[in-house]
Amino acid sequence: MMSRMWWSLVTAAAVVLVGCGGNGGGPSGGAAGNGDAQAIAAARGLTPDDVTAALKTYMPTGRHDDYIMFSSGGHSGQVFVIGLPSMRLIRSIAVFTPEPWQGWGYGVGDEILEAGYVNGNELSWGDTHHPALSETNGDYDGEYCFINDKANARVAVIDLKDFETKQIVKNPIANNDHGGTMVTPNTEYIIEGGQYATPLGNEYAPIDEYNESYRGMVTLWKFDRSAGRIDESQSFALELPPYWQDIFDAGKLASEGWIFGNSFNTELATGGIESGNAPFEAGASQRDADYLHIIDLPKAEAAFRAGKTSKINGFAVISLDTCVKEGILFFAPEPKSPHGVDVAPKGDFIVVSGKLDPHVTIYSIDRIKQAIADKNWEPDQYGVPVLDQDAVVEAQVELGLGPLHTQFDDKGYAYTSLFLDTAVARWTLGGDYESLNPDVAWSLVTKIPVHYNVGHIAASEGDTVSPDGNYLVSLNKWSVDRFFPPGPLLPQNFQLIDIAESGDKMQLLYDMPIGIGEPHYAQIVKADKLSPWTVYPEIGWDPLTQKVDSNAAKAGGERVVRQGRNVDIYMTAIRSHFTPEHVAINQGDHVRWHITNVERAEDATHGFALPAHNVNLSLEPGEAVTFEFDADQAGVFSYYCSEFCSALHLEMAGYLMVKPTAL
Ligand code: K7E
Ligand code: CUA
Repeated sequence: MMSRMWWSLVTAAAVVLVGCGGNGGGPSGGAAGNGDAQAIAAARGLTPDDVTAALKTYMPTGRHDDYIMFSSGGHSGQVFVIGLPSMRLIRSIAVFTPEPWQGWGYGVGDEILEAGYVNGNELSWGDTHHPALSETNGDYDGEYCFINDKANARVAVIDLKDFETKQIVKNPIANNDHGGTMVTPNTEYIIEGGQYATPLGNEYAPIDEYNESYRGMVTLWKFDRSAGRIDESQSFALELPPYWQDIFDAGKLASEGWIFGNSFNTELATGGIESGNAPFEAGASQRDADYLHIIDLPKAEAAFRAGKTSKINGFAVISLDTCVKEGILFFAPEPKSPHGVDVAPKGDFIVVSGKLDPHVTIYSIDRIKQAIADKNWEPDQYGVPVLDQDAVVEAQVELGLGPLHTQFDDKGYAYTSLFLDTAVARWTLGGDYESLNPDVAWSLVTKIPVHYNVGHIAASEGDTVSPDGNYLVSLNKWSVDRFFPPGPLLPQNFQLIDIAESGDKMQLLYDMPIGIGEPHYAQIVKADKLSPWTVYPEIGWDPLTQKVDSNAAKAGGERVVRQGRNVDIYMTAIRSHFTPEHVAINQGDHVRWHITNVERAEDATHGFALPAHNVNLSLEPGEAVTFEFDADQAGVFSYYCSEFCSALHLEMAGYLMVKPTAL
């Protein structure tokens, strides 16, 4: 079956790769295993490409990945942390959805989740779309990650010291979002753009008042890096026409200070298929062009500082009229039901993909500035200046069907996902990037098929000022036949693609099923930019404040303190016991339970599960947690450690005895 020539290809590839890895094995390094490897490859029916793909992605035990991908978790409401090139899922970070392993919503993080409730309505999920790593000078700095919840217009802050969610803010004027989160080059602001226009502030207005009463928006959340929190008092929104705004991106370098966003219903369609109206999918796709939104951030900030705002639900909003009058907002025509808007690494070009147009359209920031200076515009029906399309477009490149999202590398290439072609296109940028690539500027180089129907793509550091150009992940919406079918609900498929070589060479390396929600965007950062703690810095650490809680339970200070009906329990956890092991209280007491994990060893996490009270904690080494409840149930409740922490883990238990009021 297998010719010698075939195998020599495999071994040559293997030797080259071993050499590249710096292991210096040489031919003899693999010689002992050659016969076995050859037999294995033959028995498994692996092609030479399969073998090189395996060699490029396999991680021997204990070796860490070179890159970390932060992926949205879609409907799971979480963020997934995945190592590249192995595509191993390392962690799911609990954000909008309670998650018991991390204790999130089961005694830990409850106040943060509650801050994201809408009018007191408990929300126990989110639809996360676009993670954004914090940036310094347009490069990932590894400190924070932000993520939006499309379903409820919320934004969360994750601290990458411990990969835990620290804040959820609910947008006070919108009930859904999509153009978030993206950050400005020094994380001054986190952008959250809306999607489906509604009356702002959750007011009521009938749909036939759509043009007058419904509005779009973009919110600029001010990030206070020293506090690690969004500062709502320094944040504001822009009122936008009720075109359905889509994705936003922040300018950088040449375009620093500008913000760009798409829209896809400049038709102002209002749907109503059941009444014989054109459905949204047709009504919102009539025109040849929608509007690229171009926002002058310094002017918007100046208007906010000067108090040229009104308040909606107590939140500062710059009205549409003020946006026009102050020269904050401009439009440029963009074909045709656009989706992605992506700023090139030097900030000089803005790439827009029209879902119904086979081209990507590239705008130049220089041309945009010139058109604004020349007042080369016509107002739209809301008075917003629409810049002349020919004046601002630098180039168009025909790529194929259904272009969505674009990323960049270090070789002067851009990559665009093609949903309908179910492929990723590699194409050449012009201008300053031409010297980097050997091909003709502004032209398609090659396409690689993916499986199937790609939404976003993420290249390593591919949306920063210095893309790294080694890997690209295709976040495919459909997997169809790629995996064992676990019933009719199939996983999504992340495909890892090697983009290190120029020209028409790109290699598909790995398929990773995602069976826990539909991710949208992801960002890939070099692992050495992250420096997470492996134990909390000091015993008694409160992850919410990121400092020692002076009220935390301490070793030797374990006790139960009663003041009237209020009971404070101070408890420590260490392999393999809780102290105290008996806690006796009375029915009707209000309990504040403080537990500190006093371990200093890496990975010495304890759990704390309390039956009948919906409590489970994850107590990482050093961590102190306080949770509260009313002891309204009498009885004996056996609490136990819910992490298998030691040989005597099962013995790590105790009794909560709640004496009935009658006794
Ligand atoms: Cu294209 Cu929400 Cu960015 Cu999905 S979005 S793919
Ligand atoms: Cu502590 Cu199991």
